[in-house]
Amino acid sequence: NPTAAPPAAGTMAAAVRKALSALGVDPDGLTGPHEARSPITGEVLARTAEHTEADVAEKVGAAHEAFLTWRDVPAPVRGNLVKRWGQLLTEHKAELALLVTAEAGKIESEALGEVQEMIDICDLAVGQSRQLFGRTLPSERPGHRLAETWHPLGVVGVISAFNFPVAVYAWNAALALVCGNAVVWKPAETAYLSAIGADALLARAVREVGAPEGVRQLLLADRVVGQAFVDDPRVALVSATGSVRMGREVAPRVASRFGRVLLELGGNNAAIVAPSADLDLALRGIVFSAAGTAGQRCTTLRRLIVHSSVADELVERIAAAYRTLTIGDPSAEGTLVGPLISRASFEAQQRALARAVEEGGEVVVGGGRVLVAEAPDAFYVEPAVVRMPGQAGVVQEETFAPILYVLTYERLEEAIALQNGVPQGLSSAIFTQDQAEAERFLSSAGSDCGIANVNIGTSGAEIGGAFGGEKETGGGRESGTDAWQAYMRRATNTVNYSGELPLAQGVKFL
Ligand code: UN1
Repeated sequence: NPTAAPPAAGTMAAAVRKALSALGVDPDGLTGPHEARSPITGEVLARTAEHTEADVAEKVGAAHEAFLTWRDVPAPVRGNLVKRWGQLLTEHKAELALLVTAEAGKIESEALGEVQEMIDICDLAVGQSRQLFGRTLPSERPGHRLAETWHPLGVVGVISAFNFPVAVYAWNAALALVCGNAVVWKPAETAYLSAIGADALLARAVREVGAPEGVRQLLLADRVVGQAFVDDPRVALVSATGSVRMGREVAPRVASRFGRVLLELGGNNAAIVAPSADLDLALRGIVFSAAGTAGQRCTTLRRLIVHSSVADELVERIAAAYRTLTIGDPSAEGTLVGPLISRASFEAQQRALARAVEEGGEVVVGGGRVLVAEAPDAFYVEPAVVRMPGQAGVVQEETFAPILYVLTYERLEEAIALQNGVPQGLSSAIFTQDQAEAERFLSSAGSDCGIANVNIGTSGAEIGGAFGGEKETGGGRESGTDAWQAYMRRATNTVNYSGELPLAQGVKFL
């Protein structure tokens, strides 16, 4: 593969300082025990605070205090806060994207796309601020009105992952804020600087529109301190994005205090390629979904289920395309595949490949580490394609790295059974020109995922559609038409203006 060597030590730290200043953060004010590193070189970019359990109590308390004021502000007026945040994000798109590149290793176009996704959800949330509607229903009793009203929940806790370090926060925060909640954000430990940058813009918007200061809180906390956060009874909703393992820890803790959760956990996304598929189009969709973001999206394409009649040709073409992908410095022009987030990720990628081979897989292309001499503390890998004899073992798991497992099928039913035959249920796709096949894939007997696409890949959803998945993916939905309801509680109101007291169900009493 062509490679782009990472920048000289110090270059990025300097660019990060400049970006932080532009976002309103004094880089000299950042101190503390936490080392914010870049996966591009492995170098330390800055040091930051690391909050404690005492900070959790204080921040959640301050957020709750702010909520008590914020809930009384009319929703369309609350929309002004999010509108201003969206404007500031638009103005500072490049600087925030630079932090995302530096910390998550995203290529420039994808980092800009991530900030665009924040701006998009701000737009949606501002419109939504005038549409937090309940329904009015006919009462069975004369002279009665039956209605539902939506109220804010309180403090919404957001736990986000390294791979979408700022967009996923915005999906939650933009809606939660117009709905009248206060938000406490616990970003990924590998993405504190991006979080500090995004939060600084929100804090500025809060000041400018005169919203209560405490309505947004940033909690820079590790897993242990995070437990105190999810256990705090004042956090009405915990919206958590990350691994299934994290979800298994968070969900029962919140459930034990009858709090609410919104979970966006792992995916093991597949695309079916039918014999009628437009292979040129499928090829591009597959390569973006599987190798883009270095395979580190929850929507990344991890399994390809190809009709046996086109499998050899398609796999060969994917392999050829993979060999042309430039791997390396994500801020260099032309790079398409940046680094893995950590050594642990690299080790997981190597283990998965070894297991795949043990389980009868054949590595068609990729898998090796590159730029070892140029960046000994960073982990760049060639996206891999592995043909597998079946779907047992490692294919059942989400490995957060660019590994595409290829399986073949003969009949569509078999392909759909393979597609659904994993514990996760986030995203799925079919490439076909046969309308009946596409409809079968989208039907109730088709894909069991939260996202089912036709003739596009599994990743890169837009915010207008509900985002989330079934089974081990956790069942939550963010963005989209009715996501706002997750951040509100519903009250049913029966109003009697009859002057009599007829009881429901015809009950007679007194
Ligand atoms: C994630 O990887 O956590 O659909 C979110 C997509 C993006 C969001 C991914 N819009 O790929």
